[in-house]
Amino acid sequence: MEIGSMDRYIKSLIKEAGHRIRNSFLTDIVVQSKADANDLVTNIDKDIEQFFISRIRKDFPGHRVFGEEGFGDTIEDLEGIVWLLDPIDGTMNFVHQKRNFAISLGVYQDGVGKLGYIYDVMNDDLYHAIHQGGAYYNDEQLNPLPETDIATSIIAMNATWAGPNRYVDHEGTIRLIRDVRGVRSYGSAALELAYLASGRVDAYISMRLSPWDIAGGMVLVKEVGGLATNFSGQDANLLEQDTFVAANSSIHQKLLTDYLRKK
Ligand code: 2AM
Ligand code: CA
Ligand code: CA
Ligand code: CA
Repeated sequence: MEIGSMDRYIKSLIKEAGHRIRNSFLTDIVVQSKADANDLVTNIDKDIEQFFISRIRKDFPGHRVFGEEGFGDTIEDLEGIVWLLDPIDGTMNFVHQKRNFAISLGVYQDGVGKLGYIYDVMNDDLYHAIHQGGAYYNDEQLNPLPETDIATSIIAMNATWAGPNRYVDHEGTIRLIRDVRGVRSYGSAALELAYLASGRVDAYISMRLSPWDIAGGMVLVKEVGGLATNFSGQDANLLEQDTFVAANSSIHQKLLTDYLRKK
């Protein structure tokens, strides 16, 4: 399928999934914990992932799907076409706030991000990008990211990571919090990347993200000239959980060397 028709197909699939998620608030939602008590998953996360996978398998039988809830394929490389899907990014917000969560989807061909989508379900806001074809907010083209310096930047980051943790020297993150203009925590990596791509924040930092959290957002961020790596400066990891920092190109290196890299 050519890229334009694939884009139209995916947009309609995502809108249909969003409709299902909004309707789920009329039903009983079953909440369970995964890795720890605050790592939540619901029957809706699972239903929506299965909804996507059954459609993709029917209409794109040669493609593989890497989804958070494990109904897709086991992925150890990015050869061919791979869909990286998070059916609900921000499950804690979905459960507690009934807003501020997103569907996140990236389509990669031989490791190159071709299409990226982040759908803010309750606001009906779609962010999407086509490799070398621009990034868009509700079909309005987004501008290249502005240059900032640390002192005039707003960064998105979970408050959890300001305390001692095993991923980073937290004195660095505390210094960063003091040096920037402001810090925001939205609780959905995908939405935070969409906000970066649309210039509402200047960086997004997390100590622990999985491929499906970042795959869609990375296509968007790259399309507006932003950079995304792990804390060692390597390309963001699309096969395993890793540290993650995405930012406009004027502060990305400074975030790594002055604040995030373990001394
Ligand atoms: P999720 O809601 O799909 O699990 C929360 O700050 C952000 O980090 C969300 O995007 C959340 O995705 C993601 N995340 C990744 N790993 C997580 C974990 N083990 N526990 C909670 N949130 C996690
Ligand atoms: Ca999860
Ligand atoms: Ca997620
Ligand atoms: Ca999820």
